[in-house]
Amino acid sequence: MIPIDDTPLCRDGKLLILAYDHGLEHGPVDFEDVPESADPERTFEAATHPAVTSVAVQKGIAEAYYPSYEGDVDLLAKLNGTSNLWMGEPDSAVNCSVEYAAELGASSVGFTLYGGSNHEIEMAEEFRTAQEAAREHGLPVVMWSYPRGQGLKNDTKPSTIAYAARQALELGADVAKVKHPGSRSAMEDAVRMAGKTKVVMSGGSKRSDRAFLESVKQTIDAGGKGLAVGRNVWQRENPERILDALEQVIFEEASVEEALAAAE
Ligand code: FBP
Repeated sequence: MIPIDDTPLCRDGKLLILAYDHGLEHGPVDFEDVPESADPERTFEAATHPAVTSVAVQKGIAEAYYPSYEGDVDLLAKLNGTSNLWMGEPDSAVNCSVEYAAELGASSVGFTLYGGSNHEIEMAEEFRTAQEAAREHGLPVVMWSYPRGQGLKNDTKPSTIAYAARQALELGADVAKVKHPGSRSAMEDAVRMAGKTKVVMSGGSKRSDRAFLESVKQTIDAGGKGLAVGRNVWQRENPERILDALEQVIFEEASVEEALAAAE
């Protein structure tokens, strides 16, 4: 672990990462409800909101779109990713090196680990390579710590999420991005297991403003340090509105009611 509070990834020790790797991970289906969301420019525009600390994208999107936003937006380069066309046991191809991420202007890197997958051993070895290269470049590492695979029937079970958070600490991630385990106390366990590694909640599929903000609030109250979110922002007609509300909950410690009012 390296201190990351003074890096662009954090604001006041907290994070709001805007994730936009879904075109690869899920495919065009994620853009169906809001067709404009297929245009990466729209997400980069949203990422200029002061609440957003970084935008997380794959290499191709970074190459094509980040140059126009350098200076206005902080870049987190995702180092691995897989399409939804892959039908095998969970795995993720390493498609960007840390060196190239740094060349692209990334100030941090992200890596998915599917703990529990039959490919966990190889993935953990790939993570080692990436994490040690990131240390050489002084770049913080965010682990998308997503246990899943044949043997795991419920990937948001509290004990599974606590284990995911712990894996991130043990393997040397600075931030553990985990799914919400369903309650504040379960998130507290995950935060405790993560030790000095900061825990952020993964956004998940789109929900109502209130339901989504309540889960974010629970995460913050549990000691989580923020959020890495995609669909719950850019699948909305007005991403700025929900970012206004998230800014209140994450950085101003506002209640959900206050945040909803601020976003009116
Ligand atoms: P969401 O907030 O939309 O869930 O995005 C977070 C994220 O981790 C993305 O970076 C990634 O593409 C997606 O979720 C993966 O979701 P899953 O693997 O659960 O389908």
